[in-house]
Amino acid sequence: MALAAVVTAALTGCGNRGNAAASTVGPESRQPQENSAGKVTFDADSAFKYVKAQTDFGPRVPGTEAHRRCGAMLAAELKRLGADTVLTQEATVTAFDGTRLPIVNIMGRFNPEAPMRVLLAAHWDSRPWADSEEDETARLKPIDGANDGASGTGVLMEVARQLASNPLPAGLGVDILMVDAEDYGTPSDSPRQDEDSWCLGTQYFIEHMPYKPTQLPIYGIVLDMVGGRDAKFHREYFSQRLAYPVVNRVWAEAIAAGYGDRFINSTGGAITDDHIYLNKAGIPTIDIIENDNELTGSFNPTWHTLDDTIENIDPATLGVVGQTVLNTIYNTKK
Ligand code: AHN
Ligand code: ZN
Repeated sequence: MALAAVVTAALTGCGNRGNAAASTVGPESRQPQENSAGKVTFDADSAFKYVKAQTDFGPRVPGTEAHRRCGAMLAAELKRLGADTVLTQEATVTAFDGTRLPIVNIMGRFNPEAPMRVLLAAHWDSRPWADSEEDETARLKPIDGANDGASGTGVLMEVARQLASNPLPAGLGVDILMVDAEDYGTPSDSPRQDEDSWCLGTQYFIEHMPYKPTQLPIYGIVLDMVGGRDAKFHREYFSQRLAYPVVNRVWAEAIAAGYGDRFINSTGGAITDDHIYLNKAGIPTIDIIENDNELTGSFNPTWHTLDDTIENIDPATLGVVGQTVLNTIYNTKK
């Protein structure tokens, strides 16, 4: 399905080193953050603060004030941290039920001229309905999306903070993409389940990519629901089908870092998520997502419920995912 309507579209860029926006969240330090092994160290507490900074706005449902303000915060924070370029894509898209959604995709670029690029992505919107709740009234309420939305975005913000203070290998660039409207998909009790009702921000992005066709990122990593307590990450089915070498690369880094208890070397569920569309656009992309929870057999028990709150975020989980992503990036040769 093509996006039903795109009313406004703007792509704005601003180089902004040394032109920091007002501080919103996050540590001030611009010093290199390297440990004794010369490794770049992910700060899980900083990532947790970025998760909380998002949930503090309330549910980030497209069209709401909380959504608008959170998007502005994320873009301003990328600039303040020192991303080389911050791009925002604004558009209006039409949801499955005809609702017009004002969306904003936000990208922070590091080494924008480098010949070899990596794309990291997460969705920053939150779901308008807690449709996994038992209670009918509760099902109509929007969710905080601490895990489902804010966790991946929070990890990416901390990765951005590290990229700003630890030079990338020569010739390597990284694009950090926060996509909108991933989670406005058809409610679970809807008679028609429309796969393409999800990931509207990414569907817009792949039609308006800031890449020349010959300069696509060599691989991509999507982070979704990376903050669950004791979460384990199985090799997501479509990621293996579409980007097997990337799954191998990331799981090898995780295991080498000692996270073999969290990154499990077996195939998990098949998840419709932003990576599907990035693969469609020619970027081999995986999804790091908790998709084989011990209690549910699929997502975290808080998924699409009113319990998806900051209290149920585990900084240790953010830490293992963030460190694995950083190690993968800094070890990228080709
Ligand atoms: C499925 O339910 C198969 N995909 C939804 C992906 C998703 C929703 N990720 C976060 N929220
Ligand atoms: Zn969701």
